[in-house]
Order: sequence, then structure tokens, then C-alpha cells
Amino acid sequence: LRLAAAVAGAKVQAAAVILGRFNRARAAQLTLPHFVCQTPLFMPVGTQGTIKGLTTSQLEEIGCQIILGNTYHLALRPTSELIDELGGLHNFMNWPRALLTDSGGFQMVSLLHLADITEKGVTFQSPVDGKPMLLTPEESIQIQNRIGADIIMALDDVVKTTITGPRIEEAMYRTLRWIDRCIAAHKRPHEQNLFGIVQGGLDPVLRDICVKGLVERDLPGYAIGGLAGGEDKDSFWRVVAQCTAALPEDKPRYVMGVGYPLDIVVCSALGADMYDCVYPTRTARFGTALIPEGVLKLKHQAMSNDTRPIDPTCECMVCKNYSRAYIHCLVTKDAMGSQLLSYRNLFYMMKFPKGDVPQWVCNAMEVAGIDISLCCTSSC
Ligand code: PRF
Repeated sequence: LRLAAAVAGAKVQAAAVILGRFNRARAAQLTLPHFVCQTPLFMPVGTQGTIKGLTTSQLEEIGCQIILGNTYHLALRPTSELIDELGGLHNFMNWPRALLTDSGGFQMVSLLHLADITEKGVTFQSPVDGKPMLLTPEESIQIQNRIGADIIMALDDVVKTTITGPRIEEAMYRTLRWIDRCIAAHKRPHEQNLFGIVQGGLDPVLRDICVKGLVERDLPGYAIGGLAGGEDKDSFWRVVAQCTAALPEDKPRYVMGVGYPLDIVVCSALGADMYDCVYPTRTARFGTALIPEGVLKLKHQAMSNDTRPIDPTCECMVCKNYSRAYIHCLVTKDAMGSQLLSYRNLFYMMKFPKGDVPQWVCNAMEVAGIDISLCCTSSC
């Protein structure tokens, strides 16, 4: 595909070809340089160039189309220069399908309390030697160009949605100023799709200005950022509904950091296409399996002699071969416990956006006062 695009001299665009619709929800096809993806899709988080405990062949086996890496972590170790020298991240980690890298600012702000944001960029103390370091929009793009993912993210100024006041407005306008620096710094527009990120907190006026500003730049795709940070569900879904209604139909919409099944259902009903979250793999490492009824805690004593698979209706390698009792025995004692649960949870997340909405998700929506058919009308 990359070759075909290069021959045609065309820009590689992550255009969303809509395959089907249900009110505002859509199923689309994204043609990326390394893989043709079907949406809605979930991206497992492979911060350091690996999904903890899973091989890339296992990821292919479960139908994973695209995984996420983090600029900040990869730039520190093994460094983007080394990844570039070794043929890019696809080659380095032996992953033939699509990759997306996040720009780094959010990880710094969420991981390093000492990160300081100015117009120049994000300043932080290096966790390697404690020296002050600066990540500018230009550097973030340069690093992501070296890493070589199919989709790269603009550096944004991220503020917690629970904060109020002028800082939200400042961050939104800065994100808009930084997008131009990112576009100017991007050296591989024919091979990598640069997505802009909508910020603006929970304020509909700020979100509107940000969406319009980004759409004017005609980017290959758009993300909705600054959410899933402790705000109430109603405000969260309202922002998603507003942004998806204003974003172009033919471009992918990615809701960042979202991955609870309930949120994926609601956001997809509102017209979003892509998601990422550490939840399925992190919860696996704590001994929890995702099942159609909700969650199953494998650490519970009741699992110790339960000979059933995690999910008797599931066709995955773990459910076909292992009992709850066996996984109970391994969990927290042996790495195999988290590996099997991570496999199972990601298998579930790969199928989830394509399957029926589980009953408990419908119930939760009812409790939250959301009528899915109302959610899907254009006036939502
Ligand atoms: N911006 C970036 N990455 C992110 C987010 C964001 O707003 C979120 C949402 N909290 C998750 N990951 N760059």
C-alpha cells in the first residue's frame, strides 16, 4: 500500500471509508501504510514496544490490527535513534500490522508530577539522570518520524478535565498553536498520518473552537483528548457527542485513553472509531478477566476448584484449554497467569466492538439514563 501510494505520488491518508451506519454509529475501513483496519477498533497499549506478556504472533492470532506505543518511553529507552537505525519500530518489535505513537506530553504530565508546560514545550526531569529536558512539538514529531508508526499524534497541552478556570482555555489555544509547529516539523507526511487532538475540557465553546481550528488544517484524522480523567460520564459523553458531530465524516475519530466496554459502546454509538486503554491488560495482571457478564475475579477462592473455562462461550486459546481453577492457581504466583489473562482480555476486546452489546452494558446505560436509540440521533 505504501508503495502504491508512493508510486501514485499520493499522500497516505487514513481516510475512513464508511462500510455501514446505524444512526450516528459507523463501521469503517482505514487504509494505513502497514494494515487495512476495520473500525470500531480497540488498540492495546504497548508502551515500551511490547504488549506485556504477549508475542506479536499471538497479537495477530487474536485479530489485533493496530497497537499503541509511547514516544516518551521509547525515546528514553531504547531511544528513537536506535529504533531508526534498526529499521523502525515495526521491524524492531517484529510487528507487521499498524502502529500508532502518542506524542509524549500526556504521559509526562500524568507520570511526572514535576513536568512544566510552557509555550516552548513540556519540560521535565529526566528519569534517567535527573537533568531537565524539554520536549517541544518539533521534537515529538521528529522522534515519532524516527519510530515510524502509521499514525503519529500531535503534541497537545493536556489538562485534567476536573480542573476549571483559564488554564483550560490556555491549553486549548496552545494545542492549536502547537499543531502548526507539528505540521511544519512532520517530514514523512506520505508515510505517516498526523492526527490532531481536540482539547478544551468540558467547555462546549472551547471544544467548538478547537474542532474548527483542527478541521481547517485538514488533517488525516482527529482525536478527542482530555477525557477519561475522572469527570462524570454525562459530561464525558456530551463532549464526545459534540466533537463527533462536528468532525468530518470521512476521517477517523479516536477517543484517547478510553477502553471500558461501556464507554466504547456509548462512544461508538456517538460516531467514534478508535480507542486505547491499559485497562484490559492491567486488570489482567491483577487477576481479572473481562467476560460478557462483566468481570470475573480469578483470585477469588470460589475459583480454586471451578473446572469451567473463563467464558464457556469463548473460542479463544485460553478458554479452549484452561480452567478457572488452573488460572486461579497461577495468578499472582507465575507470569503465565497474567499472560493467559492478558491474552483472554485482549481477545475479548478485539471481538467486543463487532459483537452484540452485552446485557450488563445495556443495564448500565439505563442506570446512567442513556437511551441508546436517543444517543444515536443527530440532535444528541
Ligand atoms: N492527549 C494525549 N494522549 C492521551 C490523552 C490526551 O488528552 C488522553 C486522555 N486523557 C489519553 N492519552 N496526547
